[in-house]
Amino acid sequence: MGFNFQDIRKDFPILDQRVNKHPWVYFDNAATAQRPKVVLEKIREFSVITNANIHRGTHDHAIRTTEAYENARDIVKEFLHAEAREEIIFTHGTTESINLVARSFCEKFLTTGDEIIVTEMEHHANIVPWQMACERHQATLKVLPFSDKGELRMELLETLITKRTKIIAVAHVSNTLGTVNPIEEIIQIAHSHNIPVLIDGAQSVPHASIDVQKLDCDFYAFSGHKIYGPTGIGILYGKRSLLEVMPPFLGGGEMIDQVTFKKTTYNELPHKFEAGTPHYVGAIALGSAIQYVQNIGLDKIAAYEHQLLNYATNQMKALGDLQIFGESPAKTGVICFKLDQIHPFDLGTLLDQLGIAVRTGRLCADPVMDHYQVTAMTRASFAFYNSEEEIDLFIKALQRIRSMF
Ligand code: C6P
Repeated sequence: MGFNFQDIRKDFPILDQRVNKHPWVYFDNAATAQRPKVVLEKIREFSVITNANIHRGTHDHAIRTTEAYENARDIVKEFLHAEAREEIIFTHGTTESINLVARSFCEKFLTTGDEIIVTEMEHHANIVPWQMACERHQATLKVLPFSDKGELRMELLETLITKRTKIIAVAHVSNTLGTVNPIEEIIQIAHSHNIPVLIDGAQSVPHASIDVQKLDCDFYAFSGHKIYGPTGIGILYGKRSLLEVMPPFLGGGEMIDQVTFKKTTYNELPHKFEAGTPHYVGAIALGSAIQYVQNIGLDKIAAYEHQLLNYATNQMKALGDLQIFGESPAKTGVICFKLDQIHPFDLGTLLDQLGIAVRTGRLCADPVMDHYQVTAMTRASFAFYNSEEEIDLFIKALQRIRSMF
């Protein structure tokens, strides 16, 4: 395992409770992860002990809060191995990060007849903003499909690229299939055609260390709450050369240099893209969350979660008449499945009766549902604070539910 599991569990007191009289088994980590005590303490510290708006006041609390916020930016910069802190923009989450690029990049670079490529396995957050941009600019959205195994059909990528392709947006890890996509290859192919690439990292940052310089991606987006940080805070990494020429996304305080009724000039990076009072408590606490996973070691986390994934997959397969969606060998701890003919909503409700939290529904990925011609799926997703014992409880619960039908 490489880390002390009992100590880890103590960091997450929320897990130590019962739901419907059963020990609570939290397998909905891909939706949002639980927060360790250090993160909760940081939120408390910057609510109870220190609080003032950032970048605005010259008094003690304003200075302390501003320093903590900018320190969090440095933590994220180091975490992503970005070249410069100006390339790290605080947003409300992955959704806003992608919307920022879809709005601002497309305003600068997208014209009538241009094309954008996404993949069939994207979360709605990496589809709809691009569709909206295409509508605004009379451009076309093209889609790279995936195989039934849940892997991108890479042999088709070159056939989709044309001289009009302006950007490719792809998930690093799928929130339904768990597939780790070959983003290095996608970026290399895209760049050979001078096409920038946005990576949706919502499902990858909690499970792998990221080096945006090595990857050479142009944008990388993720959310704080999936990496054991608070909700309402996220990150957009963007290459400075692109961010500099992109127009601001939102207008208001902080993103300006000077305002007159005749003309407004804009602030430098990264502030140009941080209009209004940001969720500075969230940003500071996200810094703590990142340091927390770094202290454990993302490699150790990934190895342990992979063990959980294999353990659960083997046991689920042994149940028979259970279909798993997404069987790429390159996969994180996400298992979407269908058990017999039991509707996912019934299954999710019954699992909850037995204390097990999973996600059910369309998982914000309608095209994935359409691919497999299902109306919904059930998803179990693991974090490093989960255990094989909890998977045993899950399997027993599936057996019990099945016997009821
Ligand atoms: N997926 C899930 O249960 P936000 O909501 O902005 O933090 O993240 C959006 C998002 C974008 N891309 C991917 C790949 C995602 O998985 C998510 C969020 C959650 O699968 C909530 S819908």
